[in-house]
Amino acid sequence: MPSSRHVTLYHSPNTRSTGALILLEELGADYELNVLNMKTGEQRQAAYLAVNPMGKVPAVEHAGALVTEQGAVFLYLADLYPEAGLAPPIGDPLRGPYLRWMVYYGSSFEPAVIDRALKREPAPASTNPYGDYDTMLATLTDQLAKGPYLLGETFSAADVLWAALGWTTRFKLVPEMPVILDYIARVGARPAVARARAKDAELAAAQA
Ligand SMILES: N[C@@H](CCC(=O)N[C@@H](CS)C(=O)NCC(=O)O)C(=O)O
Repeated sequence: MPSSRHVTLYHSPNTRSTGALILLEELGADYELNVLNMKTGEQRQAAYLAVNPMGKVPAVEHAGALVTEQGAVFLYLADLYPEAGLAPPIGDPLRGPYLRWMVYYGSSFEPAVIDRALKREPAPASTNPYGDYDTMLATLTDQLAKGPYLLGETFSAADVLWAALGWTTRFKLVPEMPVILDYIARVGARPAVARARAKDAELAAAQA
C-alpha cells in the first residue's frame, strides 16, 4: 500500500460527488478538493476530460491511481481507510453483502430511477439490468426493513452511498415509504453529513 493516503476528490457541489465528500468526512480522510464549476461547464473542458473522459464527478486520485464511478470510488476510499470500519474486510461474512449493495446502487437502482424520471418504457424484465422497477425497489426495501442499516447493525460506506435515496425520494422517483424515510433520516443525521453539506453550501455560494 502506498505510504501516503492523501486523496484528491474532483467535486462539484450538490451533485453525485457530494456522497464521496460525505464519505471522506466519515473516514476522517486526508483529502483535498478539486472543485469544478458545472455552471460554466468546467467538467466538459479539456483539463477535466483528461481526468475523466466521461466529464462526470466524482473522480478520485490517489498515489497515481485514478478512480471514477461512484461504486468504485466508495469501495476504494473505504478500503484505503480500514481503521474507520466502514468496509467489512475479505473474510468477514458482511463483505459479500457489502459488495452487493455497493454495486446494486449503480447497476440496478440508478438505471431504474432514470427510466422512471424520463418516463421511458423499460426493457423487458428478462433483459433489463434491474428486472422491473417494483422488484428492484422491493429487494431494497426488504433489506432496509431489517435495518437499521443495509448490513443490519453495522453502518458501512454502502449506507453513505445509499443516502442518495434522499434526492431520489425528494424528486418523487422513489415512494415516500416509512422504511425509506426513516433510513434517510437515520443516515442523514450523522455529523459527517452536516460537515459535508456546510462545505457544499460554501462552494455553491462561491460559484453562484
Ligand atoms: N456513472 C457515474 C455518474 C456520475 C454522474 O452522473 N455525475 C454527474 C453529477 S450528478 C455529472 O458529473 N454530470 C456532469 C455532466 O455529465 O456534464 C458515477 O456513478 O459516478
